[in-house]
Amino acid sequence: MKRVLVTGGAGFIGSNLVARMLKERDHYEVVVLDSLSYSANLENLAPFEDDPRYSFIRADVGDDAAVTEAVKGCDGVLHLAAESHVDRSIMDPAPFVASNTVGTQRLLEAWRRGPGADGLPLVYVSTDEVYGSLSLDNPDERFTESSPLEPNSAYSASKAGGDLFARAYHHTFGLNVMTTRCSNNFGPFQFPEKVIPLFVTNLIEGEKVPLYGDGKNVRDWIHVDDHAEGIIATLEKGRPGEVYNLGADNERSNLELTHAILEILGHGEEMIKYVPDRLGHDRRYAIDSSKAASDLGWKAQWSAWPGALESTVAWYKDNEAWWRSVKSGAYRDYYAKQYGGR
Ligand code: NAD
Ligand code: TDX
Repeated sequence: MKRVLVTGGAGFIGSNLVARMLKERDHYEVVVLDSLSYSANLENLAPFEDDPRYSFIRADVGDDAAVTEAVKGCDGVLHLAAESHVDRSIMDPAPFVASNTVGTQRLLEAWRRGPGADGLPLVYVSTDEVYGSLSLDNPDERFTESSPLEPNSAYSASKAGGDLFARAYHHTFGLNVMTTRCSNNFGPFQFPEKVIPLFVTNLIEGEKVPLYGDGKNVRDWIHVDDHAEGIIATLEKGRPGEVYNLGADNERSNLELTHAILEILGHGEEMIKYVPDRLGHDRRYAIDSSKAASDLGWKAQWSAWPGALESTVAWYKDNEAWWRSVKSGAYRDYYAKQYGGR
């Protein structure tokens, strides 16, 4: 039995990851550490409340005392806790630096002083956004693990800060740190500020979908279960100090994505509202995951379209109570601030 600390485990990717660790495997005990910020939802973890292999600690990753206590007796760490939404980082970058850069350094330090001193692994879950943006003119171009880090948003800059600390803790202290850089995730339990759950739930509510700019920006969409398996494969098979790109070769423009969602839900183009572009909007992300395939034996299996998008839309249709309770209170204030003037 391996005891693994999962930070950010009450968020979208974290809770799907915990579910895979507990339901698909019997050799993990999971300790979730999460500050329960706006995007967290303990309902996502409710099925495990009575599972003796699951426990929960409410704490900030930057809280030295709490993290030092939490890492005791752990055999590994999967570090996902972060401020995760680019638009919020445009409204206010400061919390991103605190959680994503400083929080990551604090966690690395606690691990170094704790079980990490014995060579036990910590996986830092980063993002493809740290590489910056590709142009639409060279469709064959992809980010590899040796592409330069050229983050363009406060979100990606703060995540890149975490990447650099992960690298430094390996290089200087010999800490067994590995980093994953994944593309855009979709699936159940995603907070409806991100484009897919936002557009799907708006349409179910009969509201238009706010498409930024010309809609030609491209993302590589990966199902969250594929990402979760990539993180577990990195923990189990990754080599200390290495970086692994995780993607699904599933590039779509935002316009293509929007049309696909409209079609699944039986709506026409009149439900698109073109709104002013995001500041500094990255044009295209595309990553080469061949290293994860060769070194970890990992490959995306559940991301193929249109099936994976259809089943995700079906989940939001079947789980209205989940997103209706999320889309209330402070969410309404955020929505008004973000889209009110657009
Ligand atoms: P999310 O916003 O749904 O979840 C983040 C979780 O982290 C929440 O439960 C939140 O309460 C917790 N958290 C935030 N700050 C914290 C802090 N200081 N201390 C403790 N807990 C804190 O985000 P997500 O989409 O699940 O992303 C998870 C991770 O995966 C992030 O590190 C993100 O950068 C990375 N990632 C996300 C995507 C994507 O498409 N969503 C793609 C690649 C990488
Ligand atoms: O209302 C919207 N309208 C719109 O056109 C929103 C919210 C988004 N978009 C566009 C912007 C992007 O081109 O859709 C695309 C996807 O946007 P997001 O869902 O906000 O994701 P993105 O900015 O690409 O970042 C995501 O992928 C990488 C995650 O939020 C990050 O956490 C992850 O690291």
